[in-house]
Amino acid sequence: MQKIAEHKGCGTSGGSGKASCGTGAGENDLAPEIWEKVKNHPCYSEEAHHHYARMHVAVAPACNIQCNYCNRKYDCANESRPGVVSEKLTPEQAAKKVLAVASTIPQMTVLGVAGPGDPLANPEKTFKTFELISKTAPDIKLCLSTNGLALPDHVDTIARYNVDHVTITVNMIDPEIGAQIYPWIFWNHKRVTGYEAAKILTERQMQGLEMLTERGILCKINSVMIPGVNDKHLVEVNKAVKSRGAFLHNIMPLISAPEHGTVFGLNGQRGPTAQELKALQDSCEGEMNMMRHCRQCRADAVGLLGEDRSAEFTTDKIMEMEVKYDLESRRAYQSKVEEERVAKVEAKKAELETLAGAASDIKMLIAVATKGSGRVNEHFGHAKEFQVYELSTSGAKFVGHRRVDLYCQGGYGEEDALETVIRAINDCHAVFVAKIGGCPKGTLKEAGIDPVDQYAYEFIEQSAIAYYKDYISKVNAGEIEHVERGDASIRQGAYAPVTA
Ligand code: CLF
Ligand code: SF4
Repeated sequence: MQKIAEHKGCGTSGGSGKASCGTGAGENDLAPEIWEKVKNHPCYSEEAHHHYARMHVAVAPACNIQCNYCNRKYDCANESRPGVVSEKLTPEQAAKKVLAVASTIPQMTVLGVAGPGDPLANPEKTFKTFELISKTAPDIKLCLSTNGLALPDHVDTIARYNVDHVTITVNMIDPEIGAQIYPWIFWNHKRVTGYEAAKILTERQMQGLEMLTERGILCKINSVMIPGVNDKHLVEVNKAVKSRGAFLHNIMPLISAPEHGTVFGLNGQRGPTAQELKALQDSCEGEMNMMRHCRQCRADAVGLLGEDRSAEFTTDKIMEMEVKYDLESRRAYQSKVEEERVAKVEAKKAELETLAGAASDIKMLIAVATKGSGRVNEHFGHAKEFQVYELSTSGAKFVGHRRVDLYCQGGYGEEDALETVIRAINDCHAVFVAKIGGCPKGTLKEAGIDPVDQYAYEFIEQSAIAYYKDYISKVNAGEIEHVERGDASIRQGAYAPVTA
């Protein structure tokens, strides 16, 4: 296979020769041509996702398959989650929206088409959108996400429009398992069901993946982890996609509740717990880059991955907006972002050096309230999610995030929400925040989670390493006892407002 398939990537983490510093890989870890493609793509680089934003335009309503975790009232659950639906746009409206967002959010660097159905089941609309945007906003990277059924038919067009990043959702390579996930596909003008449908789908997905990587297009694989159905099998999927040159594997939790009206939701099929998800991601990390910062965003998402600014850019609002696309000011803003990014990396490196030689086999998780830039800069009560880092003598590693209900409800604390926050970060030893009130502080301590506000507005990883150093020195001195934490739950509902 060509370049990216051969790329064993990064010199940093060593080990198995995998292309694998996780998506946290930096400039020195990747071949220059790969770094150019991922450095400001918030999904392909964990590090970039603290600084750069993406947007989706919902131009693709139709779908050519049925997934048991999907309800067509909502967006494609392969790049989304049940519970929210998008305003559908024409390619012309989408192009205007991209310019409006790009001039308002200068760190928006990627446009993705991810639904609400399958982009390649709507090829005219999808490619017309790319064509319009590549003319008016040439600095924006183009990205698409597909179930893969129609992919082999469109690879040349994808390459022609310079779409450099393609996601394929691959939940199985064994049609027996596939038949439990996909009741039917629409293929050659007719509906095909069961084993036969899953067999066609997996063959088309693998063929499409090979064709893309042969052309040097970076491929990400999304897989939905469905306990008891494909959870163990995803290790095989991981190997199959790695051998075909995929750059990144994103294993996402099934989100399913009866109110979503999906087959799995109505059957009571559960999603994984936080520990189950992390264990699977960890076991696949020996094979290739794993994405752990996916937010399962909606088909009209706008902003940093952890935020949702789509309500600022409804069709009514963008049609009234004066749009001034100023490439120079976007570049100037992004060079400031790069300065901050370099400072963050340097601070982490310096702190890591002070950890050299520390002896401990303690691994622990911490939760962090942040609104971006890699800093501890969010109040506990305002956090809609917490980022989770694993601390060890190797440093601080991003391993996931947890969506929560807002604790602060306009001036008072919501006790029910506090309970859900604790359940969501129950596997963490500490929670880093910019600020926290006395009441939640006490409840967190009772639950065994240390509320830490001493690193307010500091860089996350640098602060986390300093905290870990202090923690293990206290354990080693016998001042505190290290106790393993329990499991945590992954929130099932949607947290974004419905817009249409
Ligand atoms: Fe969108 Fe997907 Fe491109 Fe990103 S999202 S089309 S690769 S620009 Fe990203 Fe959102 Fe996860 Fe997708 S966080 S759901 S992985
Ligand atoms: Fe739904 Fe997406 Fe599956 Fe189509 S590919 S059925 S839109 S989840």
